[in-house]
Amino acid sequence: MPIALPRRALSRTASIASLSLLTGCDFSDHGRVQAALARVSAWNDRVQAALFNPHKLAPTFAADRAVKDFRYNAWYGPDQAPALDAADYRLRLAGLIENKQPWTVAQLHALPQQSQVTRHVCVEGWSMIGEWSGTPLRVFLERIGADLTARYVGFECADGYYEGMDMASALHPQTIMAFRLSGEILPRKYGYPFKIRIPTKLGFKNPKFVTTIYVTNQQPRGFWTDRGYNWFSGI
Ligand SMILES: Nc1nc2c(c(=O)[nH]1)N[C@H]1C(S)=C(S)[C@@H](COP(=O)(O)O)O[C@H]1N2
Ligand SMILES: [Mo]
Repeated sequence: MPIALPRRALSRTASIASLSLLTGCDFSDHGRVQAALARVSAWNDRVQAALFNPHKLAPTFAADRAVKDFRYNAWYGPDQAPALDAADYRLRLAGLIENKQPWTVAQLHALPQQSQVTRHVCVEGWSMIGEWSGTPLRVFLERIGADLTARYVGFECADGYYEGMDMASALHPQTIMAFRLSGEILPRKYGYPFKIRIPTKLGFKNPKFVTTIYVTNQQPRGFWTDRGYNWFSGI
């Protein structure tokens, strides 16, 4: 996938920074090397967030470019994917939100919706164009009286996954609560009743089977960030 020049320059700067930090370290001191790398990654997050243009759109494609048999991904097989039932599903809201009433699937489906044909990029080395439809997260956050001046939005998922993003990314016009894939109600393994579809970020920043949305000023943890990946992960 094409990477914008400034990003490439940025990652080169980051590796030079990590190199000079590393050479100042005792290589046998694993803890200190890890801490130095963590500092570079946190710095990288801050620079990426500062460079993020909230108005710049991710590329979109003609509808016939969307793959129908979309690739599935999680750390477990599709048969183990949570099977959420509309009868008892409730989306829980927490944190800096005025109206924390839980939402049913029917209420979510009644929200205004839009479609996007965008590329999903997985850090494991594959990418695929898909068509997702749903409600802009911005519309939902406004509807529930979320504090839009707060710094972050966090997500918890039915499979124990968790993610979060900065408020500017959450309010980006292409960040949606996706209820449909290829026009069909989102199948179970792809995150029923909805996934957060954010085409300006890597695949792992797109949480599926979301059960809680919260608004906070503390940076939410991320499942893969806790396992070494960069938190901001814009593309
Ligand atoms: N709840 C949950 N969300 C998740 C994941 C997961 O394991 N659990 N995996 C992430 C990763 S790494 C990718 S690439 C995409 C895969 O989504 P897909 O199955 O629709 O392709 O979901 C992301 N969101
Ligand atoms: Mo991924």
